[in-house]
Amino acid sequence: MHAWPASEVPALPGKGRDLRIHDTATGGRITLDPGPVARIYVCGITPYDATHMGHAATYNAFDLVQRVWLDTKRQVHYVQNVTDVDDPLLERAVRDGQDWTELAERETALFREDMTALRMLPPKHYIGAVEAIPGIVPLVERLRDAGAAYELDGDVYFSVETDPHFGGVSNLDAKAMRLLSAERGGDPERPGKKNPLDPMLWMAAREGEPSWDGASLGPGRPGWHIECVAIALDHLGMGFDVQGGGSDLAFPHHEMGASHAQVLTGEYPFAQAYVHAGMVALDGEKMSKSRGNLVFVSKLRHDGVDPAAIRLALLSHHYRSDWEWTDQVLADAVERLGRWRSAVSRPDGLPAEALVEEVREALADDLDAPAALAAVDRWAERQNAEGGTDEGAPGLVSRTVDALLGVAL
Ligand code: 5CA
Ligand code: ZN
Repeated sequence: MHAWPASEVPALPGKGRDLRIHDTATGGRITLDPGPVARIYVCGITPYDATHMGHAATYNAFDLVQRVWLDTKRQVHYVQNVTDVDDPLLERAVRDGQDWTELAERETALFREDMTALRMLPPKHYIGAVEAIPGIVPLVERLRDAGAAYELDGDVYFSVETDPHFGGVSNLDAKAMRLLSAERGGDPERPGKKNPLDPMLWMAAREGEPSWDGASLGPGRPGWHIECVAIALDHLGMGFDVQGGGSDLAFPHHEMGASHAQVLTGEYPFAQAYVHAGMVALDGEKMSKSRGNLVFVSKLRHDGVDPAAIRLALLSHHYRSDWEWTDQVLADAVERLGRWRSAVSRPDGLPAEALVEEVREALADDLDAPAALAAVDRWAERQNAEGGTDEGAPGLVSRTVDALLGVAL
């Protein structure tokens, strides 16, 4: 699949700091040590509805990771998937009487537009589940041939007990895992499984549903976790730097994905860090396509809201916190954007070298975007009140806000 166009990332004077980030697996902050090419996989959308503020907030977090790395003069190898065949997508297509491929294509196109408007850096490889199927089938066959997968009425399941590290990503107890498995696409109640948590790798063709050639597996379609594993291994390999998504992906998705990959390759770990963004809520409940309590990026754009203000609204919350989207959050962002734009609208101003370092330090410290915004606020307030004579300072602030926060002033 094609991704979306990249916006320019201005180069800043000097060099940024190495990223220290909270890793779900260790439960603490770790300093990442990527090579000259940092590798990141971020789980993409299931395209059955438009991009809402929750999605946008999660992609914003991983966009910041990349901007911090780029500022350390590294290259970034970024991979993202599109779950363009899965139960929720097929169910929505049936509900609305439309073709599931058209639904997926339309919503993916809208997602690209939203990401472009928000100046999110595009992945180098943007891969759909359907196009990944030829690579998924041999992985499932290998797991089965190695005794790590078994068949149940034609479906193929992964045996979680074959990974000695299973449980090490989310660190949950058995009861919590079972509850979340049932809530998030698993089938712990299905009789005949070796372990109730075992996830499906390959689902045998169902009447009235799309299916693909699965070689020795028979016709069917892939399970959700193996999709991301196949794409990540193909384009990044084992031991890549960051596996990212919202906190609802820690279990089962990232836990299962890590186990699939570790058993397949005999190597550990799948990713150096598992990074999870908090959940955005609306009216007290997690914003979700299935609940339907959504604020869409595209709707705000069509209502004339500046995408830079939407981005500032996302940045005003720490990526790890759960927060609530309200009209006030957006109104505050619109107001802040106005103050910042006015502050950079003259050629001269208050010196800004220290501000560049403050923003760098805030982001390197577990992506503390609110602290970065507060630093720019302080500069802008004084600049608007007193001004200064440093030639080009406002331009430097503009480039810093663009390069590190993705906001075009
Ligand atoms: N296609 C899979 C990942 S392989 C998937 O989870 N798709 S999704 O469309 O449901 O979600 C896309 C991303 O947005 C995921 O990282 C998910 O954790 C995140 N996300 C979904 N809802 C919210 C929310 N309310 N707040 C923050 N992030 C969210
Ligand atoms: Zn995924």
